[in-house]
Amino acid sequence: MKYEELLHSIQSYEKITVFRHLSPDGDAVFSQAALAIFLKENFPEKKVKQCGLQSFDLYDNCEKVSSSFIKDSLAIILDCGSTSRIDDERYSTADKIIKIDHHPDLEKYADLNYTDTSASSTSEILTDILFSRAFKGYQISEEVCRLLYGGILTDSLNFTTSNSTSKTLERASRLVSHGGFHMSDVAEWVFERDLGEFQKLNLFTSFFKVNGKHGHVLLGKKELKKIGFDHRDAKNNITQFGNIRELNVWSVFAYNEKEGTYEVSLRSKRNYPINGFAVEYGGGGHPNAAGIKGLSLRQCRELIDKLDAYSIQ
Ligand SMILES: [Mn+2]
Repeated sequence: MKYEELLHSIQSYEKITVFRHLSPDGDAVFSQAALAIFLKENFPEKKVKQCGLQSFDLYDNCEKVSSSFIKDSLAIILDCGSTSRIDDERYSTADKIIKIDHHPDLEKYADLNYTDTSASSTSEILTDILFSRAFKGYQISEEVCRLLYGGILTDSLNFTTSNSTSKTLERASRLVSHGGFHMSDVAEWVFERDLGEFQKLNLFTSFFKVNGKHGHVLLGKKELKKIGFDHRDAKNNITQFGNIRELNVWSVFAYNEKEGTYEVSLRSKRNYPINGFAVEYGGGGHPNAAGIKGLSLRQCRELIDKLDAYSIQ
C-alpha cells in the first residue's frame, strides 16, 4: 500500500471532509475523529470538517458542513464498504474521494482506495497509516492514540474477533506506548453502559431461542417496543451472544419500522462462514460477521431454519 499518495492528496487540499457510515459505531466515529484531529494538529492552515447526520451517543463529533465546502474538499471516507452506507450523500460532490476501510471491497467508489480486509477495524488501518514511513515526522497526540485504540477495541471486541491478529496487537501496542494512556481507562469508556441499558439488555436476551447450534432473536414491532429498542439497537447487541460454547452461529432479526421490513445481523465461529447466506438474501459481509436488509417475515423464518440446520453440519 502506498501511503505517500494519500499524504500528497492531503497536502494538496485546503479543505478536507471526513465521512463515516450510517448507524455509526465506535470504529466509525473514533477513526473519523482521530483522523480529523490528526489533520488539524498537523496542518493548522487547512480546514477540516467531520461529516455525518446520524448521531452517536458516546461521542459527539459531527459538524454542520455546507454543500459548497464539501464540493471543494478532499473527502476521506472511513469504514464504508459501499456508497449506500455513507452518512451524507453529499460526499459524492467532493473534488476527490479517498476510501479507507476493512470491509470487502464491493463497490469502487473512490479515486484512491486503501482497503485491507485482513484488518480488524478501520482504526487499525489508520494506525498503520499514521505510524508509517510516509507520515514520519508528524505528531500523533495522546487524544488521537486513545481514539484509535477505542476504535480497535470496539470492532475487535477487545481483541477476540476472528480478524484480530498479531498485527492488530502490534498496532494497538504502538498506540498505548506512544499515547501513554491506561488501556483499562479506554476499555471502560468504550464498554461501560448505564443501568437502564443493562435492564433493556436483559429483556432483549430473554427473546433468545436456540435450535441445533444456532441461537437467534426475532423481534417484531411489538417485541422491540417492549424492550425499548429500535432495530439498530437490537442488531448492535448481537455481541451479547458471542461467547456461548454450544453455539456455532448466532443472529439477530429485527423489524425496521421505517422500511417495513426486517434486518438481520449474522455471526459465527471461524469454521462456520455465514456470508454465503447473507449474499443469497441480498446482503453481504465478512465470513464470520454479515448482514442483510429488506427481508419479509417469511424470509426470516426460512433463513432461521436454514441456519439451524447449517449450525449442526
Ligand atoms: Mn469498522
